Amino acid sequence: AMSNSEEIHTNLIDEPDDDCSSPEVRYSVFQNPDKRSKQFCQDPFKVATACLTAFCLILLMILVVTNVHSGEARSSDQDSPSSTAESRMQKGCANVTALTEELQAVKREKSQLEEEWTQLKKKIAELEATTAPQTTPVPMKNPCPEDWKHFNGSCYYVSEYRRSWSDSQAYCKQQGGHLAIILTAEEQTFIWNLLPRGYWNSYWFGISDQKVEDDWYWVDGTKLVGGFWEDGEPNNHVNEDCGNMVKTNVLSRVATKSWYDAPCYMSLPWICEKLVSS
Ligand SMILES: *[C@@H]1O[C@H](CO)[C@@H](O)[C@H](O)[C@H]1NC(C)=O
Ligand SMILES: *[C@@H]1O[C@H](CO)[C@@H](O)[C@H](O)[C@H]1NC(C)=O
Ligand SMILES: [Ca+2]
Repeated sequence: AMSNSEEIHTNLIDEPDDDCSSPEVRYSVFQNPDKRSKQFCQDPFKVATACLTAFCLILLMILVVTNVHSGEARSSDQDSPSSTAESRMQKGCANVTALTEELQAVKREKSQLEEEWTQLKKKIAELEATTAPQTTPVPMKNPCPEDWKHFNGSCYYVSEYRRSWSDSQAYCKQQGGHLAIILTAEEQTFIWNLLPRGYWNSYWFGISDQKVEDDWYWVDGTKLVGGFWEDGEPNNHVNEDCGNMVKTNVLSRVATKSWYDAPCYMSLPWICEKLVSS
């Protein structure tokens, strides 16, 4: 029985001796076959490990070779694939730090702008509170009463009805003004443009030579200088001592040659003037 069991034991040990022949041959390249082969063949696990290691080494070599080849093909312009990846990583890290710094700067700026915004809002509210009562009651419209037209600080009124020169002046006085006193070509043109055209539309204004013939004075007592008389006027044709301006249908007639003298008792429409403030 003892010998029998011993035989089995030796058989178990000896059996792998035959299978081991192939790895033995393979490893003979790296290791001394005389010493190693017996050790390997004695332990089947060691053989398996060796085989796997060899396989792994071969695989690694294949991988390295293929990688180098493909890398050469791919990055003929740049350095090796591993170094480009490394530089990319470095760039990415630098990029991340730069971006985070930028983000923080933007956040700081944002908070500053928000503060400025709230301050500006406050200022606007204050200004609105102070200016609101002033702006609302000031009308930027005509500063003159209804039916009166504004020019250069004065208001002008063209009557619909007719009166003598002195009754016209009385009406204007009653309104807080006087018959129009016309000192500049601009004022003359403004008034002329208020008048409608007609066959012979004539309007009293504030000048007369009632006291001394051909000595023309304005209603405020100042002496006339210049004036916008029609050629040949004033002519005192039938004792004409009051000034009027005429606008006809003739388009060639101009504002600056439109004054005539006429009898003061005539009934004509008139032109009043008063200061804006009064
Ligand atoms: C981030 O990297 C890219 C290229 O990878 C580059 O074009 C860009 O300018 C970088 N940005 C910063 C903020 O560094
Ligand atoms: C405007 O009024 C002022 C003051 O009354 C006067 O001196 C000036 O000549 C006037 N201007 C025009 C264009 O009529
Ligand atoms: Ca006269």
